[in-house]
Amino acid sequence: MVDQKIYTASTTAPVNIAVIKYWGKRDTALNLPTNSSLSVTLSQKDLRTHTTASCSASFESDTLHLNGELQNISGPRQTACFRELRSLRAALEAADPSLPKLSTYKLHIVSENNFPTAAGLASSAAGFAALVRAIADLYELPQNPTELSRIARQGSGSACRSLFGGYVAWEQGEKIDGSDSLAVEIAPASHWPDMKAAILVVSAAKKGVSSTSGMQATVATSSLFPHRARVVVPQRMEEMIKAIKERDFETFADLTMKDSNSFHSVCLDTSPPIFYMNDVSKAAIRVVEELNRVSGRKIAAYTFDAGPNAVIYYLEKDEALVLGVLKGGLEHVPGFAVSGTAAIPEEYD
Ligand code: 2P0
Repeated sequence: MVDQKIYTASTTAPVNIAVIKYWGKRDTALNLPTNSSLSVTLSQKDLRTHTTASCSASFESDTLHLNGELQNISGPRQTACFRELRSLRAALEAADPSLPKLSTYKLHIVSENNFPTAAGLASSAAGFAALVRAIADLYELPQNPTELSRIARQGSGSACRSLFGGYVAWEQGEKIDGSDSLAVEIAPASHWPDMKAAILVVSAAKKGVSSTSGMQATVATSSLFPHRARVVVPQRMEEMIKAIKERDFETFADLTMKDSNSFHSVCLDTSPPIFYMNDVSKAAIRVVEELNRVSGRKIAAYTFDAGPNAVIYYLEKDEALVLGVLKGGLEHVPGFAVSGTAAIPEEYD
């Protein structure tokens, strides 16, 4: 008898913002990085991808709709995720012949972001994490988040870190097949619950140079890059993990700002140079640096990804001061459009 049922599962995945940045691949097909990275997962109240995965014997092709628009999923990233998840499901079906053969059915995926796509707000991270989790739930796979991170990484490198809440490291790994290039939890959000993140949406426009092509250009042409990947980041990863474990905000802030500036330096050192920050971004840097100087301690930390928008980390007790100074310092800067949302890192349920 033909199975008429439509099987379905829904999930959400959060955005993560790196405080030690991933930039550079040693293997472009498997998204294996040249250095480890570390991120904070933001609250899903403000930034998340919601994804529903369905499969049925009656579906004719695999499809993916993002924010209502049909996407091209013939690329190697989506293909790798689908192939890996289907093969894990096929192993379950081989072990238990009473299970429906979902691995042979076509998939329909429907995703929605509640934030601007591809504007340097880590949309691909939440997107691939949600896709992998939704299909893993649909297939009732037993794999834990670290095991699923191996698959999400092949969709988009930073996606592997969005399988966890709280403070997350992506260990670069050494193996040629990428089996040890995985995300691990450094600390749950509850370990440091007064950490907050404000997002300054400087521009919701799509970015000019994609991360994927930008980082390859940097690896190929920047003479600063090998020093960053081999010397600077390994040391910083250790210091950052210690700062998080000890809830040492001043060290966390210092390393976060230094690493953002180091990442944008290797972008500038790329030929031709890559500029992700604009004049409003630079004004935000000046405001935070001045706030920290006047305060006599580091109470806020800026970080910028592959776009002009800023994420500012601070502790809850300093919220009124930090947000007040940012607003006051930036509202007269031409081009400052929206002062975005504040999000606390939270548990992943
Ligand atoms: C990060 N970024 O660590 C860094 C900082 C942007 C700047 O991960 O080619 O979209 O899909 O592996 O993950 C953005 O790169 O790149 C990124 P792919 P991805 O968050």
